[in-house]
Amino acid sequence: MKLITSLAAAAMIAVASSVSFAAEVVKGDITIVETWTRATPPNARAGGGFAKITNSGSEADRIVAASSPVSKKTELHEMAVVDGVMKMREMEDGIAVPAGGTVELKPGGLHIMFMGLNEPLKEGETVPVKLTFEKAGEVDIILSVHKMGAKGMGHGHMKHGKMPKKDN
Ligand SMILES: [Cu+2]
Repeated sequence: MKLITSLAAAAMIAVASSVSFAAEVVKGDITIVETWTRATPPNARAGGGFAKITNSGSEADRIVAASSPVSKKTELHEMAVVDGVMKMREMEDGIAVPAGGTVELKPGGLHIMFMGLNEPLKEGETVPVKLTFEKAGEVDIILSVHKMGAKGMGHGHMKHGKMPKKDN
């Protein structure tokens, strides 16, 4: 039991150290950290971008637009379960960042959506994104591309080459 626990801890440390985020970005009252995205399968048309955005000011702000050279269109989306079905919709009024509050863009929730990827996002690469805030203005962030998500990506971890043969 003890061995398993320490192995698990070691694995967690290994994961933590391999997940590197770009430095935080500060613009006015807005601070953006943990900017990342996920690698996409070869023929994926879309990908999601994630970040943690804090507004230290006394006035609410709002992300009104996003853009990136990696896709034809970049939108602000929300994913939510509606009547038991996972649905995604564009946030037409943008994403509010309340005064003194933090908004987390994360898988399964609010996210930046890359629509019409020019090419797949590859692990270890970076994706530049420009966010436009109503008050703070334009903020450039860099998303680090992490491993393909194991969930909801049917073609994840597909290996090229031969399948190993059984000996018997
Ligand atoms: Cu989306």
